[in-house]
Amino acid sequence: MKKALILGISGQDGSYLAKLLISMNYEVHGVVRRHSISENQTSRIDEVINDVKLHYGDLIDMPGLFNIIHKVRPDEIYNLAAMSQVKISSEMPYYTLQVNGLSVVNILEIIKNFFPSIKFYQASSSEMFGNSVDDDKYQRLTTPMIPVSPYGCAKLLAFNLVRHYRAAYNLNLCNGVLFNHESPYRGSNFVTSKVIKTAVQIKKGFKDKLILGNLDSYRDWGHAKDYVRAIKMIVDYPEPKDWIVSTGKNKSVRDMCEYVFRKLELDYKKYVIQDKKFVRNEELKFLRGDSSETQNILGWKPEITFENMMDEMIDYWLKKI
Ligand code: NAP
Ligand code: G4F
Repeated sequence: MKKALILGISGQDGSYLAKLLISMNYEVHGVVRRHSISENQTSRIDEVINDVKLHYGDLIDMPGLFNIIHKVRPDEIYNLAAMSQVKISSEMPYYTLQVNGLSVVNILEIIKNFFPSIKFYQASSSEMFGNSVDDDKYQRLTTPMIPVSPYGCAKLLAFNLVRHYRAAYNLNLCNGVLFNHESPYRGSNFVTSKVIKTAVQIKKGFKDKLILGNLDSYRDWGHAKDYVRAIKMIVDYPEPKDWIVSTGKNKSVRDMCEYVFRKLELDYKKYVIQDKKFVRNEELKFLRGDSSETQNILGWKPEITFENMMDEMIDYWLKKI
């Protein structure tokens, strides 16, 4: 039985990945942080709680991480843990750099010095591109990476550390550069969940407006379930390297609002207002990834359409509220 250790198992992607690995007969271990409300530690993984082994830890606690890795002896480590909210990263830049950037060097040092056979996956992000885009309006691994947030800067540091340690020490390390992906488990301070949750509250009479920031940025939105399938394929590929995971299609935040409100038989223009409180200090305006290499070589394809994903999230919030 292979062993996997998921850092960030309580998050959106961690919960989908845990289910996938359990279905593949892995012994799944996960690191959770201590919360004062203990139910919050595991609310996304309640369905599989008896099939995973959890360990308390934090990415910035190197001795703690070493002890977990030493005890578990995983074949594979998936680093999905991060302070993952881009706007909040401007409010906590130092912490974001520590968790999303510097902590990765700790893990790589542990692997290099003590467990060099471990396969390591790093959750890299399309936010690393900033506003760079190729002439054909796609981003790919060769597109310059010029991030526009502390979050993007920290992710770029981790991305480059993984590349350097792989080349310098011949380790089995890979980056998945994933574009935005969503699901019913998406945190409600990300724009898709926020729009859907609030639109449902408006529909049910609990709220009368939705306050947003920039409506004119474009995102390439896929489904987390499809993207964790890609993560596993990346780790299983015989040669450790870096990959783009995206749908290749994008929409604006305004298009997304229009779709959600229309589904609920509402006109978004009557309810959506803008407030600079939600506008980024430097906006990333346009993301659309070229994942043709990932599709051709790994044989991965996104299966869930934007519309089906939105409908699933709307149903989830209709039942929840
Ligand atoms: P998420 O739902 O915010 O989950 C983040 C996970 O990291 C949670 O389990 C969180 O634990 C944990 N975490 C945060 N800080 C930690 C720390 N200091 N020590 C240990 N664990 C910590 O994010 P996601 O959407 O699943 O994304 C997974 C990864 O992919 C992240 O690294 C993210 O930056 C990256 N990524 C995401 C996307 C996307 O669109 N979703 C795209 C590209 C890259 P708590 O539950 O205790 O907060
Ligand atoms: O949903 P968002 O907060 O996601 P963002 O910033 O693109 O980051 C997500 O995707 C990255 C991959 O590219 C991940 F690495 C990262 O961890 C995270 O998962 O915002 C999407 C867009 C932005 O342009 C933002 O300015 O929506 C715009 N927006 C407009 N009003 C808003 C709001 N975003 C949020 N969160 N809240 C608003 O009220």
